[in-house]
Amino acid sequence: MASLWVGHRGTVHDYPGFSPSVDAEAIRKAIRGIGTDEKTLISILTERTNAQRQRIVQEYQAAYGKGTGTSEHALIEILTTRTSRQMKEISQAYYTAYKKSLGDDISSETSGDFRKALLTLADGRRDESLKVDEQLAKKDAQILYNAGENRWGTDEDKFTEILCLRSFPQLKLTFDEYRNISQKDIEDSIKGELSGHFEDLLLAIVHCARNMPAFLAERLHQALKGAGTDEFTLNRIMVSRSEMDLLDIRAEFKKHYGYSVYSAIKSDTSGDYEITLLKICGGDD
Ligand SMILES: [Ca+2]
Repeated sequence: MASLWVGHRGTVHDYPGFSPSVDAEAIRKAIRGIGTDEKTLISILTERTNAQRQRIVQEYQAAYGKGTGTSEHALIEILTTRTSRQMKEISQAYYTAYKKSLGDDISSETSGDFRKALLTLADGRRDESLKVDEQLAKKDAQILYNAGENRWGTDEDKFTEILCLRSFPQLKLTFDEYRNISQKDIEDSIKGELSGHFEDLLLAIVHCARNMPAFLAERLHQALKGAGTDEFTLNRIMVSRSEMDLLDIRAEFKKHYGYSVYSAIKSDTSGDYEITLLKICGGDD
């Protein structure tokens, strides 16, 4: 069954844009990155004074231009933007390539509510029907309100269950109902109630549910701006979305940043790499 966000708004039509093995590799790299970044940093940081730690973190960020978090962002991006069917194919490709289950690797490198939510997404169980249920949206909105704003502390599991399993059209309706009940946008409640990578992940899901091309345009912009280009992210988004919604991503990019993806690629890349990316991009608007 076709899912809602697999459209015909791609730019490349002569080779397959979605490759489970490419995604599996990207996830593997991201997961290893999480382990490496955090373990290296923690092992360095626990043996230094506070003043030394501050300097090391500054130097680390200057050297790598990223600090920690880049790997988490890649993982979040893939797990929030692939369809349930694609997630199942990615898990199979992952197992074939690495002889370990994706869930086991996520489990060993992440923790807490972030881990729980990633595992739920990796299962590929998000509802993909296009029908929306108004009563369910009201009920879920109330559950979210009771799990966060309307109590001391937060019931994180309720957020995970609803945001990781309901369809995106259903979530959009739920967010409207949520605003009616709480007089707040769900984004503001997530920022107030949750923290760290778990907060980042749920905000990414909300952004995807509201407007996935805009979410990916923002990710592309982050990959292209600043010193050095994040080729890992740039390649992945351009190739994986080229047959799906790259035209919409281009339009959102132009709308938000005032210049085209095409011109950003031209100014940030060079040589055969630039030529290939521009061909995938398809046009300067
Ligand atoms: Ca609360």
